[in-house]
Amino acid sequence: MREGTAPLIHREDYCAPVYWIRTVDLCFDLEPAKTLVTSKMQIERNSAVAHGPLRLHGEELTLLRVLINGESVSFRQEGDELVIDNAPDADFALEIRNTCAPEKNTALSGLYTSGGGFFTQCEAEGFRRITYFLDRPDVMAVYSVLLRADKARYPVLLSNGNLLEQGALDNGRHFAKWHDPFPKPSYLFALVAGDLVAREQRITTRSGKDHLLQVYVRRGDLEKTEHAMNSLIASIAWDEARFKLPLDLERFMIVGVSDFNMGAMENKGLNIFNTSALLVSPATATDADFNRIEAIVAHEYFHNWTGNRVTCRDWFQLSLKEGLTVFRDQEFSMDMAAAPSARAVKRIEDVRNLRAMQFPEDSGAMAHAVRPDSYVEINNFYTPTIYEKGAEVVRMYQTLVGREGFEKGMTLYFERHDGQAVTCDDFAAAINDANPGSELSTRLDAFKRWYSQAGTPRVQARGRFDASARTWTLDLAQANPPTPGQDDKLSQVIPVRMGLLSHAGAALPLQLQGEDAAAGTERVLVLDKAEQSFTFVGLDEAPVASLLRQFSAPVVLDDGLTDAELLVLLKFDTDAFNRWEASQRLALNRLLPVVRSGEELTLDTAYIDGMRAVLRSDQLDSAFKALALTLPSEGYIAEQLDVIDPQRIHAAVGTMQLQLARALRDDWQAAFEANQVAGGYSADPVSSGKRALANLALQMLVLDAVQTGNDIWPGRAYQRFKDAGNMTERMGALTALVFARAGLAQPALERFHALFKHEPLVIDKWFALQGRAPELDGQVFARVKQLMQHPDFSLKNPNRARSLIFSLCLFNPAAFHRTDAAGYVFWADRVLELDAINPQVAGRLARVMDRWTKLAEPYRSAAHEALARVAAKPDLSSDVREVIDRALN
Ligand code: 0A1
Ligand code: ZN
Repeated sequence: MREGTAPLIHREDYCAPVYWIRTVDLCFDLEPAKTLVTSKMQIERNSAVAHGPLRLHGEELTLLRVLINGESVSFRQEGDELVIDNAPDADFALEIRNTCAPEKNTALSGLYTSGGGFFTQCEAEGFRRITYFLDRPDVMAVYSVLLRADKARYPVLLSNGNLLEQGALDNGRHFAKWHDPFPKPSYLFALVAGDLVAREQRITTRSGKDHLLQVYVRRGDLEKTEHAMNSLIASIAWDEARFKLPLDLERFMIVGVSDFNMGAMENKGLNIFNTSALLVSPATATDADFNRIEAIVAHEYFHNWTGNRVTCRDWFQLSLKEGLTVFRDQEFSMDMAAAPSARAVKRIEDVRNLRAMQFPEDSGAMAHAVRPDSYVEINNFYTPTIYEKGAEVVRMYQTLVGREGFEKGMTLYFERHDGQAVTCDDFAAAINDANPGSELSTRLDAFKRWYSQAGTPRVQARGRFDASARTWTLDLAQANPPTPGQDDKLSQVIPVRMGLLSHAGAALPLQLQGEDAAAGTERVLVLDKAEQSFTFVGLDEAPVASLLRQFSAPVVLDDGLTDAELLVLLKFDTDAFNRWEASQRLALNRLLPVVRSGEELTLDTAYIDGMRAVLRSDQLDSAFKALALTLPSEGYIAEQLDVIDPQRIHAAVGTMQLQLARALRDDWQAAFEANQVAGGYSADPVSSGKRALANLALQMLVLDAVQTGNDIWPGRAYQRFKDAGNMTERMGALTALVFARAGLAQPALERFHALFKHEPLVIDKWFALQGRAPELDGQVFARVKQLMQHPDFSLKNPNRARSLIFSLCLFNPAAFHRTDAAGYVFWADRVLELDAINPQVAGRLARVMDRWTKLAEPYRSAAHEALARVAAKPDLSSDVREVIDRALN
């Protein structure tokens, strides 16, 4: 049984609303301690459903008055609902007046203050913390907003849509009136008031329309917005070119705020961004930050169509907008990367992220389907499954109907549903109906199991060669392991993009039995049964199979390839993703046995020679080399094991890293020297690839030097750290020193802090690096506890909390999982402490224990004790309660 008070909400219980709100006029008198909100709504009964009372959501509000058609009316308050039993049958005007307290709002949901300004965050259910409303995505209204505030403190007053009027009021106050012509759900409402400045750009889009683009930030941050502006302009052009989706607003605004629970938010015409997802400069941000910001700016912009123009009927459909929009931002980033090798690098990074974040989710206590069946707290469902796995599902549509077919499907989706709140089924129907006779159309219902079945399918592939018949048969089998609440599963539709190679590395023509001729050297097989065989003809030798190219489905593949075959793929595969995959598999093949047995790892020459060849290759580019030579993360290794001993994994990875550093020392040095980037900074794929490889090489060289007591490379790293012309190189050198525990690490850290003490986003990096440092004898854990007392540390700012605490608990397994349980005690304390401040952030931290049942002893029992201690707290938020309950049940 579930404890606590928050009920479980079921997808099947969806009911259309009893009333529609057609228009809403909001007036805000903004004061940090108490803001007065007046809301005038035009309401209409929904004739399609039975009569019922009008129930408005409202949380943490002080209600002042309720009028219907200008007259007072009787109402009652039931929990967080305001109930009006006798609302008129005919259309009516409802006026509500209430106050809220932005300054006290540390949850950062609803209207809150940050850095002396006002900001809102309404997704998913934050609007009800501003005023009483039908706070659900299928109620779409046209908003007019009047903002009134002190002019000196809040010279900028923004809301969605177009600015109609602004002017002065008495007592040093001023006002601004905004109108958004597009009906929208309340979760897309936004307002901002503060002392901000804007970078502005006027553009004319393909269709010949003029638009004003603005990026608002605090005064000193303006020069860090150039990249975001360029990314926005590129996103607008891309959506018009690829999907024929234009910018529909005269004015498009982005605002940065340093207190924010997530990355950014797609409020109509007024996107609000965490400064960490907006501001970059070469001196303060890394190449990865530049790429991430380009992707997030694009993501929020793309929501304007996938999310805003067509929105979700209910929150179970969240992936309808999120999976689709992540897919769109991934495609955009790939198109921006342009060169095929750079596209592959982006795909590799996306898959690595999916495996690091979503696969563990799928095998833990919070496993849920892309379209979940139930939830307690919707804020807990902004997950890698909804986002990243959801994007993989959209990618599979594209694989099954082709790129053009997918674009046709999108066009049909907007033709049918523009201005509506719809479901994942509507999306599936549009893609399918636009592509009759496609690989999708014959198995649409089965394909839709990707929405309802949680868990990562396992695919097994084995080949049989018949020399006399010159055939090779590929036997594919799938298994769909049980997840909480889903014991029995049906087969999934799994597109397997594949090719065959000769042992000498040639790409072989692919002709299936029964076909007249070969159909090229790459094709997509569709596995939709538990077991299926495909026979290829005309083969003179047993080929090496390159399966699941480009990671064509979010599954775990067991292809049974030998090391020798993996080395063929590493060397010759035309699919860069599978070349990289071969490098990771070769590493895992060495790591997993020693992690299981606890024996000492000794690297073999076949592996070392393979890696040396990658490093020395004059065909592969630097970005790819860096990815291939980076060992699988400790989290991903844990994912391969039934029983997890984090200390053993850490030890094995550490040993392997050292041996790789030593065995390839000369090659690392050559790579370091060959990958220096001269001239001005640019985050283009070639330069950033070179920096990535140089940073990895430096890390290896310093690691090896510290072990052998050689001071030269630590000295060079320190010098590079001091002289670096950009953050990527500076951070790379600092990381090399810290990760190798060089004597110069401490002075470098101190110098770094002194240099950037006025740059909060860089100080976040400083905390994060120390939280992520490889553990030795508990020193990292002790340092993190000490850093909690640092004057720059604060639990109230989500970025800062994440930088230190999440780095330790989420990204540093060896420092966190301690035999003395101190890591878990620390975790439980922080969850409880954070829950009183910001339940959403606390809920995320609570997720750290999702997979505690897989831990070896003594970790498992200690984890259970920590979970039980959190569970025993009577007044947990629904966010934390849901996560902890699911972990314990
Ligand atoms: N829709 C946003 C993410 C987001 C979700 C929830 C938030 O507050 C609870 C804030 C932002 C996106 O996908 O970018
Ligand atoms: Zn999104």
